Amino acid sequence: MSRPKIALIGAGQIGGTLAHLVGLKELGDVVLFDIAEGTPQGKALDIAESSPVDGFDAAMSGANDYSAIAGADVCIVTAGVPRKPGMSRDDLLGINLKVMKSVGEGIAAHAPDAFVICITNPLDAMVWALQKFSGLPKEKVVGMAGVLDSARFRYFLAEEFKVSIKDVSAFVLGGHGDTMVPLTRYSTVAGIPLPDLVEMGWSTQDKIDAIVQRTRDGGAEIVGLLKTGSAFYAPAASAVSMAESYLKDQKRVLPCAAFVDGAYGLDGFYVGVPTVIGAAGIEKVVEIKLDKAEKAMLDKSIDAVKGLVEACKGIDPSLN
Ligand code: A3D
Repeated sequence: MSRPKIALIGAGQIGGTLAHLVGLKELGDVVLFDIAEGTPQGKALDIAESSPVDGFDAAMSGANDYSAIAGADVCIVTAGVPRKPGMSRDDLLGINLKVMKSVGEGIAAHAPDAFVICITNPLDAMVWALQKFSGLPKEKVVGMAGVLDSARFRYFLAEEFKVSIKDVSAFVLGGHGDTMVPLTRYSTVAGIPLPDLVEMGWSTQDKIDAIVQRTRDGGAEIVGLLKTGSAFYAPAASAVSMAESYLKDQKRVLPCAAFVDGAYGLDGFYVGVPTVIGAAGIEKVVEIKLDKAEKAMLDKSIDAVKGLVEACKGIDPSLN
């Protein structure tokens, strides 16, 4: 049986890291695609030359022509521009929307059966546009944000509680922006919800509130430190976990920007929700019970995403 084929559309900071991780985990053969000539080829060769050292079998190639992604099982999309200090994700909308059009058409023509994971920002609007431009089934086009936002939340909580990250689970819902909704009630240390841990004296509400805010600002914190671009190690690891769940039919429960029709009062909209990812793509959207305050935060986040989607329609009328 041949190895799965994984196409990485965009061979920048995240694209290169994705290729390396896919190789190290032996998830499949990699094709890096980019409009920049030499970049995907150079990164593919460099990673391939590391394979004898690390002992992984995975073919690596780079291309500037969409025909190279033919028959890909998974496409992970990072093509576009990242933000610089002082920019919001939303500032990227106009330029990255045009990129999604060419990427969507390329995937539709050459890899229509792929599971497509979008990472390009502003995420929730770009994954919506990518599904429209590509015409692929909605359960096969998904955005990566919740896994990353939850990972940041988990990391900060593990630091606060001085426990292993393995024992911390956390949930972040909503859009991937300032209005994202880290859910403390559904976040636990060894199964103990955060509000109980505060009652037990393990932390204080103020400290948890500060961690929630740091999670919301997690992307900007890295942009502020790097100055030349945005985070790439953790975003790449997050997307790889989604690709792995699909390729191995793991049916992991992962928060993703998924098409929601019915749940959470939504009728056909992309937003961050808990999902089950298996061989059929997004196999289930999990609707959890929200209290009034949580629902209000989620609604605010959904409104922010709706604003971005309307802006996309204004820029490209074919999306209406
Ligand atoms: P970067 O290192 O600039 O890589 C982007 C690559 O896209 C470059 O190599 C470009 O040449 C290439 N590119 C530009 N236009 C096209 C095109 N039309 N077709 C193919 N390739 C093209 O950026 P990065 O890898 O750091 O980030 C990529 C994207 O991910 C940005 O939009 C970021 O904002 C976004 N991002 C999202 C998250 C989420 O959690 C959702 C996190 C971090 C970054």
